[in-house]
Amino acid sequence: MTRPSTPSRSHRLRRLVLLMAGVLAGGAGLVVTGSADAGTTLGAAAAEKGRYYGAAVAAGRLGDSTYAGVLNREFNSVTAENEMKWDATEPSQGRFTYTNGDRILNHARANGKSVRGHALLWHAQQPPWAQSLSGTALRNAAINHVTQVATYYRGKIHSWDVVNEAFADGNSGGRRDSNLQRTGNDWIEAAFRAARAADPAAKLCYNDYNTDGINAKSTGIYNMVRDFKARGVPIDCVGLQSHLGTTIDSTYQANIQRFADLGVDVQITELDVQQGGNQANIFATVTRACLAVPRCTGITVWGVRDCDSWRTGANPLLFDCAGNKKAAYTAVLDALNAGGTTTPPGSTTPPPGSTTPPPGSTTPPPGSTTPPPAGGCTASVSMNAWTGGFVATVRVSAATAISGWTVTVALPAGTAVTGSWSTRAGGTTGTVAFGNVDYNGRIAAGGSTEFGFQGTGTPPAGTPGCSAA
Ligand code: G2I
Repeated sequence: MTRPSTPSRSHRLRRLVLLMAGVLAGGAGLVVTGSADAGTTLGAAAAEKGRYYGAAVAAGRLGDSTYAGVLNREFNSVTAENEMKWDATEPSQGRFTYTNGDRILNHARANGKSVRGHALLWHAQQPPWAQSLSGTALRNAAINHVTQVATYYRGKIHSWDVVNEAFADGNSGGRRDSNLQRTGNDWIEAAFRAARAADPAAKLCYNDYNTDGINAKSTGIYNMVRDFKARGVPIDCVGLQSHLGTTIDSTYQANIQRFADLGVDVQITELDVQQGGNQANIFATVTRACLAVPRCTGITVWGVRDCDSWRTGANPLLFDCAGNKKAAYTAVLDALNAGGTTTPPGSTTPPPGSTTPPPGSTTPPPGSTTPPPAGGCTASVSMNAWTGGFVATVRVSAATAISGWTVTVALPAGTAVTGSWSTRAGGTTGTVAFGNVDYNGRIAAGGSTEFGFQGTGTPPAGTPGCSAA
């Protein structure tokens, strides 16, 4: 009696390699179709594309079980909506309070979510004492604020909005007037340098609104970022807030792309869309635009439910006030799960017609029969170390679809893990196994995800092992 034939592992591998080769030869990126690997939450679906999907969170709402339930289930990144701003963290000069910021940070870390820090310097929500300062006194107070807050949260923040909303609206393309701007045009780069020194592992972002297409304001920011990159000012990303109305600029994706082309990541940082127009379509368009640009690394919506939004009456979010999924939610989830890109951020998409994999790509060249790595996954580490400590960011990549992973890191004697995110650490010393958390275990073929850990002592060297489930 014969069983219905199940392709053997080697047959399946050969088929996959042939499929990859064919797709590459056809000039397109590797397209994943079908629902076998579809993520069922925003965070899981984004993680399969090597990205995060986050929400702005208010500490005062964490006790609301509907709110916390949706947050914990759907999102794998969190931004403090107000609790890490200057007025919240330094209410009187030199006295720092982190109670509410820590509530958000701890909630996120306990649930395996990464944290965006928002915002170190901004002309709004300054404490009264800072509003009354000017000149050198204000500049020194501002840089001290950056240093203190970024040091306090060192190693725990995925990305910081170092400077928020420093450009003017309208056609000038120049800076907004503010007490900070009046301390000298170099205040922004001074802030970025202080932030880098305080937390070398955090991605440092410039964040602004009305930048959701190619326009005078976004071009002003573009020119600043280009200048920073040329002069070695430490900047890693640009946040496009994306508080949108009933239309979306036709150059939305092109604008993301031009920033990415400068060598910075792009993050959609405060997305919300007026309801009553084309809300679901606009949310889907934003999602597709981010997925289409490898360096667009994540999306954050500015609140959880419509009733949590700062835009009273606009109902601009993905969940209604009872926590139900809206049509816009389904549009986003479908867009995240649709084929079209699996290129991990940080690598380059092969140009149309190219048959040569980009440098660093793990995709086999056409005709290759090289099997995927043993164990089904590989891990690579980017290390930020200083005397006595380090932060490691680990990228887990899968050649074929996997449903879980464990990365094994051998720590030198005397080194200990003191914290981690987007993973469950199986120990603190010796050889430590880092396992996936629920939202980032499944990785689609060709996809990747990131986790991190920090430690004291000498950083581990070499490439960690990776095994897949
Ligand atoms: O204005 C929307 C956002 C634009 N980009 C920067 C973001 O930081 C900004 O967020 C909003 C918060 O969503 C609001 O929640 O920033 C506002 C302040 O400019 C926040 O509003 C403030 C109220 O003005 C305060 O009266 C209130 O005490 O929220 C505070 C906490 O609820």
